[in-house]
This record gives sequence, C-alpha cells and structure tokens, in this order.
Amino acid sequence: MGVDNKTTLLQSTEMFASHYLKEAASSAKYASKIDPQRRYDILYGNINRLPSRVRYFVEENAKVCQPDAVHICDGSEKERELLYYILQRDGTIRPLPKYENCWLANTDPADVARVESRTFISTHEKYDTVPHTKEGVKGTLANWMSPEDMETALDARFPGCMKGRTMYVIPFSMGPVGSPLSKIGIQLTDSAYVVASMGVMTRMGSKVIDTLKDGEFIKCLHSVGRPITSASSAEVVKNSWPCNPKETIVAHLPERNEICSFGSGYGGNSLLGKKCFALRIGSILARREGWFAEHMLIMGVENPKGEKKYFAAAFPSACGKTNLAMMEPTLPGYKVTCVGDDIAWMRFDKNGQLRAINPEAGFFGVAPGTSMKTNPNAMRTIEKNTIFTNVASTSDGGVYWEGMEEELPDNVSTTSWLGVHDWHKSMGKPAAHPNSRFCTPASQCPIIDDQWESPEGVPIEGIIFGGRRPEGVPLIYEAFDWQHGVFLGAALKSEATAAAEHKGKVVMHDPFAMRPFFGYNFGHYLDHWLSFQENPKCKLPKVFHVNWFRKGSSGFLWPGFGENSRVLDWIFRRVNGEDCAVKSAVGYIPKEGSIDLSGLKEDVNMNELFNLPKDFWQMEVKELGKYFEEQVGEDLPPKIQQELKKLEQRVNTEL
Ligand code: O2Y
Ligand code: MN
Repeated sequence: MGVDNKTTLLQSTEMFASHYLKEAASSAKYASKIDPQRRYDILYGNINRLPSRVRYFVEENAKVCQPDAVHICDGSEKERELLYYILQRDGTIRPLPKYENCWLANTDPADVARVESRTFISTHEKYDTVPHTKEGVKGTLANWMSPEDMETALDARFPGCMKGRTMYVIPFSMGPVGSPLSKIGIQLTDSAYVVASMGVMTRMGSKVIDTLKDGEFIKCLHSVGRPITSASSAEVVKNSWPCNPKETIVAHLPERNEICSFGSGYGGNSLLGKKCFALRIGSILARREGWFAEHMLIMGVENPKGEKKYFAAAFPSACGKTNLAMMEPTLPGYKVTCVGDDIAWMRFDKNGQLRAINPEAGFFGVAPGTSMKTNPNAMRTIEKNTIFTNVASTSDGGVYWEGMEEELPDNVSTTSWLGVHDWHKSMGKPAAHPNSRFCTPASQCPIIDDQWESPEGVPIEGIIFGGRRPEGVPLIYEAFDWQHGVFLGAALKSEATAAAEHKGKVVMHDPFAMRPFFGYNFGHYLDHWLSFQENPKCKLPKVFHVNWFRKGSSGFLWPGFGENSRVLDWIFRRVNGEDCAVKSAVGYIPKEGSIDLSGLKEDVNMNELFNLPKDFWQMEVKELGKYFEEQVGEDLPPKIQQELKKLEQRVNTEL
C-alpha cells in the first residue's frame, strides 16, 4: 500500500473510530431513553440480522452483564482497523514498526497462562466428567463442579460484569466455514484484545452467521471481570490489561453447550474456540457423534518419490509440536507441510478413511525457544499481521525472547515483558515471559499445506504419540495393533513444561496429551477410542510413539529438529508396509540400520537410543498400574488393563 493510501486509511479509521467512541460513551444514555429496560445500544452491526437463537443469546446475556454497548462483529477489514485503533488508544497494544502490522500486548503479570485449578466441567452426574479415583487420592483428569455450585459461582460473577464496557459478539467457525467437519460458536466478550485474537485464530464474522442460519452453536461467554463503575475507578488496571485473577473461573457446561469464562484475558482462558471448545466441549461432541477431537498437530510428509502422507501427532503442551508441524527436513528429498500445530478434529469417512481438519486458523505459539534454528518457518510466519503477548521489545521496534538467537546490535536496547528498560540477561530475569506467545495467521506459514482448508479434511495414515522422556524410552516404536496404540496413548508421560501452572522438571502423566483438556470421563474416552476396532469399515491407522529427548551422560542422544525427518521416513516406510521393524517388549522397533543416518553430521549412539533397561520398564509398568488404579479405577477399560499385563509379561520375559 502506498504512503498516501495508508494515510487516508488512517484518517478515515480515526474519523470512524472517534464517531464510534462518542457513540459508545453516550450509548447507555440513548438506549435507556428508547427502552427503559435496555441500557445498551447496538454500536456496530444489526441485531435484527442475527438468527433468532443468537439474538436471544446476546440479549439474555446483555441483560445479565449490563454492557454499555454491543458490537456485532462482521470480520471486515474496517472493523479490524477500528479494533486495533481502540486497543492502541487504550494502551493494551502498541505497534512494532520493525514489522508489518505487528503488535505487542503486555498483560497484568498475574494473568499469564491457562489456569487449570480454576477450570471446571459441570455435569449433573459427576462420573460423566471424572473417573472414579481411589479414595483419598485427588483426581488429575478434569475438575468437576456440581450444577448448583456452578450456578452460584457464575451468579456471583457475571451480573453487571460488563458495566462501562462494550460487549462484542463474535460469530466464529472452528474449521473451514461450511465444512461438514466444522462447528460454529458465538462468543460474547468485553475484551477487544480477545476479538482481535479470535480474528486470527478462527474464521470470524458475518460469513459464519450466513452459514449458521438457525442452526446449533456453542454458546461462549467471556468477561475480563472488571466493570468500569464509579466504585472501580480508583482500582489500578496494570498494563491496561483488565482482569480479575482472584475470581477467575473457566467453566464448561456441556449439557447446555455452554462455556463461561471470567476474570482472565489470556490465551486458553479467553480465546474460547481453542482449548475450551475445540478440545473440552469438542471431545464430548466427538464421542456423541463418533469422531475424535484431539490435542494433535497435523502434518503432510512427502518422500523423495513424491508420495505424500499425512500424520497426526499428540505431544503435551509446549513439547515442540509447533516445531515438528513446521519442520525443515534434513533428509534429502523429503518435504514437510503444515496443516495445524495444536488441534485435530478427525473422523472416519464413508470409505473408512480417517480424515482430519485443523479447526483453527492461526497459531498461538510459545515464543521463547523459537528461532531461525529451531523453527525457521514460524519465524517467517510471524513477520507480519501478528499479535505478540508478553515478549520483550527492542528499541528498533522489534521483539525479543530467550532462545531467539539473534544478536542485537550494540545500539539497540531491550525492554523486558515487565517493562524493565535496558534489560540485560545479567539481571537474572528473563526478557520474555516463558509462556509468552505469538498469535499469527496459519495462512502465512511458508509451508502451509495446499489442502489445509480442505472441507473434507486430509487423510491420516499414522498417529504419533510423544513426550519428553529423559530415560528408558526409545527414539521410536510402533504399536502392535490399534488396541496397543490406545494403550500407548493412555500411558503417555512427559517432563512437565511451563505452559500451565506446573513448573520444574518432573515426568508427569499426560494421557493422549489431553490431561488438561478432557471434556469427559477419561475411562469413557478410552472406550470411545477402543470402539473403532469393533467397526470393520474403519481403516485403523498405525500408531507410533516417539521420544526426541532421551539423555545420555553428555546430554541429548538424538539431535532432534530437522533430523527428526529420519524418524518420519521410517514411519512412512512402515505405513507403506516395509519390513523394517522387529518385535521388542514395548512394540515394533527399527531393524538395525533401518533408520537412515546418511549425512548426519554428528555421531549418534543408536544402541543407547534403543536400549530397553529391564529395571526401568519394570518400574514403568508398576507405576502405570498404580496410576490407572488411583486415577481411573473402575472406569479403566479391561482391554487397557490387559495391555498393561501383556507389557509386564514381555518386560519380565524378554528383557
Ligand atoms: O497458556 C495459555 O493460555 C496458552 S496454552 C496453549 C496455547 C497454544 C497451544 N497449546 C497450548 C497448550 O497449553 O497446550
Ligand atoms: Mn496445545
């Protein structure tokens, strides 16, 4: 765009915004003159054009939350300009002139991550949500709340919570608009930052309303929980980031297809399409309707012969999913393409082929550790149209974080995410928050797959589980069959990361990488996965387990990153039926020499990488048995218990 055009656009946005903001200021006054019951005005959009159920949802919640004004999002460019103008005026975001249309938000330091301890699922029957845990043991697979307690909790928070603010109505589609695999949600929020981010992470606006007609949608209500009233005017809003961490709650009401989130403006707590809808409510819908909603990346892999396959892979949070999804293979002739980096919705089609869509339209990736070395494709993706949150900024208008590996020139200074000027690592505190993020359109990824928006989804030929396992677990192994594959998912563990509240380096259970995201009883979830082997029409994909993180005496045994293409090559060949595996106690492992190590620059000790220590695996079996007994109890499917027994026997007799 030429400079003159840009100036004209800015002037017209400013004029429009100033008119809009004047209207917003006097909206409550006007509206109550028209209708004494109604204290808000429709600032933007036409409520009469909304399908009746959507309109009812908006009006009922406007009555409760009492916003000053309502804005119905259309997803237009004009609206986007307006929102960014307002966010900038309010000091919530500031431009990053080094890049094109990039912005930085720094949150209240008390609102920086998903809050698992305040995330609940409410159902009439407790055991619809959580498994029967052993007496005296705290369950870790979802938090249940009774409908009565939930009602009390919500009633204490939402009435009047949007006073002095605008309620935005966001119609959004998870998945390509109109795809038979997609679902629609309507989010009401009083955060313009959330609207801007949902505009990146989902397909949002009028086109969704046109597709919805009078159909079903997931009702999503979100408030930062900081009304602007005369009583609240003395309270300090840190970093122009209103939130209410003491009262935060992220509530799922699957029996009413509803999500209600209060008190946090951050990530998974507030962008309700992501973890709340696409995983927690999604997994419930998936069970009801016979499909899968999973915490999985989706990638295309093309071999040197030009054959292409798609894989879905589940890794616990911040375990390198985005890096794998956008990998640059080092193995000559291989090509990787990205369909999604976090969530897969998968369904067997009428021919029995498993097909997957990425329900999202953007990446909400962890910034620290992302660099031209670890993920050059992510670095290229975020150069424009990106909202950064809680990263550090540089005096030349750029961003900075730990592990970016960019040496800054001497004349460039850094301001940390906490606003410390002239930040230097010698100060002992990180420049960027460890859970700082980039929110960027998937369409900008240089290796985005040409089928990434295909309405019927891409065919999935293999499912890969993986975690950070410093000890005992080989680089790659393959499940004997589907049932064993489901067991591998159930037994998934990983060293904990900084994405949630758990900190430090402890190997924790994270079954199917879904521990924070199960929408219903994990035992029933396992039954659901197992049920597909009863359907002869379903072509069940092979299941694999990978571990890039095994350590020896001098650090990691495997170089990882682009070199992981050597493991993908083996998986590819196994899916093609190549005889390159041998049976082991834990599953099929590569025949000696069958992992292509040609051209690898460093020495890799394959014996150590594939060693299966008997004492380790005996401990593993014992610990898994304890975990299943304590956390899943009577809900554990007998077939999973059998798989554990079979593993125990193999470990005792074969190792
Ligand atoms: O902390 C948050 O709110 C973000 S969590 C997140 C974001 C993107 C992808 N995955 C995750 C996760 O925790 O799995
Ligand atoms: Mn995730």
